Amino acid sequence: MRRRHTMTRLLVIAALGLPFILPGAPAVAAPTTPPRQLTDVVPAPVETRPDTRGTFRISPLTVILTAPGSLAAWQAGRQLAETLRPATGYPLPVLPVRSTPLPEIALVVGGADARIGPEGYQLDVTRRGVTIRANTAAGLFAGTQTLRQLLPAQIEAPDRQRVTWTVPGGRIVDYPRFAYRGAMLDVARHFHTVDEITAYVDLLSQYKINYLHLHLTDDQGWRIQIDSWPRLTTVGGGPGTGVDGVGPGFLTKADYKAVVAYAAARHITIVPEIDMPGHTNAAQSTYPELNCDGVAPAPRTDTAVGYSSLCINDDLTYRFVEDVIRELAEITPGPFLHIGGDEAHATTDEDYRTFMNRVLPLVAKYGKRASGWNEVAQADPPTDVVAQFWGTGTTNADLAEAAARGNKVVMSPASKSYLDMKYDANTRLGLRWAGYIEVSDAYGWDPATRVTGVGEDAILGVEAPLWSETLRTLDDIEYMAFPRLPAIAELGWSTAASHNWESFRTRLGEQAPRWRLQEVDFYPSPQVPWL
Ligand code: TNX
Repeated sequence: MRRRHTMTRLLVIAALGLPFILPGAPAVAAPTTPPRQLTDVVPAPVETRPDTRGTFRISPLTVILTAPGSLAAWQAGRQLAETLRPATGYPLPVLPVRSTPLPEIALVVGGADARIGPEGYQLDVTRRGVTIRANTAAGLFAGTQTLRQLLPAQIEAPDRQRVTWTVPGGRIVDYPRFAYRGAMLDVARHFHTVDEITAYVDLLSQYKINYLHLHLTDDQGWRIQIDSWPRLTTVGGGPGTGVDGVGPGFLTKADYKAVVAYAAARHITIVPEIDMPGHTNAAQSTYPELNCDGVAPAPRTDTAVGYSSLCINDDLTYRFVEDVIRELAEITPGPFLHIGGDEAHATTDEDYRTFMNRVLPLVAKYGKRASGWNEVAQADPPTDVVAQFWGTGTTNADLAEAAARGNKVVMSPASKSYLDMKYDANTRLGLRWAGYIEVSDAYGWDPATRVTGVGEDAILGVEAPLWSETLRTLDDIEYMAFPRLPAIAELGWSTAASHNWESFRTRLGEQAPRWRLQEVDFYPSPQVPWL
């Protein structure tokens, strides 16, 4: 877990231009990392062309040059400066015009390799400087994340003057395989605060994840303010909620907007999920009228699934659902709204279809594209609905049919990409119903060949869900997500042809010094040669 106040203090110091040691700071030896190569990046870049004559060295004179008049470049440049100033102690001014021929890190919109598309970038390193070219702000941001990994691991340096800030020479041309590279965080089973969510966002953005799906509601808690049904959060998110009654809390609309904005600044789009028609006990125990018999069930703090169902043939249910969707859509700038739909074992198949046929149009009515867990494919949804595969097997007839009709699929097979599964029998946290998932398991599959009849063309992307039945703190989140999250991120970004366990485990091991400095509580898997 990171101590943010430290970063803030260092930013202030960097802004004041004080180049050296903090008074009283302990003299810690600089972590020695071997010289990096252009290929030492996670996710693996599409194309790297090293040029050993081109090594660049960031110095106290280096400037960050952004294309004049480009807001995208200026934003990416400022973010890069804010990351590198405390690490280097150099002033690194962000300048919109080149004045004198100073060594520079230039951020340029346009003029790159034609393949890079909306999210890719081209990074050139010569002796005179670094140039990152992209078509969008997202592409420039992705390029700066690569640049960070090419630099020494260092976020704050008591003795940073001993670090040589070299960048290996050559060219990277890089762009994603899939448009959707997601992570999911369950804030219903145990609530996680804005600070915890944004800390996770920081980590996700370093690995080019571009969607964060928030599982906002479940049987054990309701975690998003809905003004027209206020007790959802005051009661359903109040004291005593969450697994074992120890995960209370909720996001106010202001909190949610803050998360959305924080993520957007890192080119991550929030996908909010309201799980229904099952996984709804928190709502139904708060509002008796949401039950067919008008009787509120007791709140639940256990981890059972599949027992709750909204009342399918009652119009009030759809007034409730519409209110929730409308209010959530209003505060969600991203395109997707996830309506859950998993494990509705207390809803008959016919009722499930009835429910989805009434609810999916409501999502569209408020301008959003619906996504749902793979069960949604059973309801023959319109083709713009995205189905999220979470099975442990390799066949799913409904999903294959939906894919054949044109529905897109997000791949998050539980036995590969579920970050809440234990690594092995000794893992203190997590569940094991989908099996143990070591790093090689999380990395060792191809999204485009996992499920019969769901090929590359049907796949929107991948996601790594993190359910929080057993997780309470940011440290817990980090321990389960690292190092498997970067494995899923690489499957989402890098080409199928580049897939290589030996290469991945080496590059992953090189991330460890960064995680230690960032105080990420990662699982030191024995499969990985940690630096
Ligand atoms: C299954 S996966 C669930 C969740 C649990 C998760 C625990 C899915 C769509 N539903 O309700 O939290 O397993 O791993």
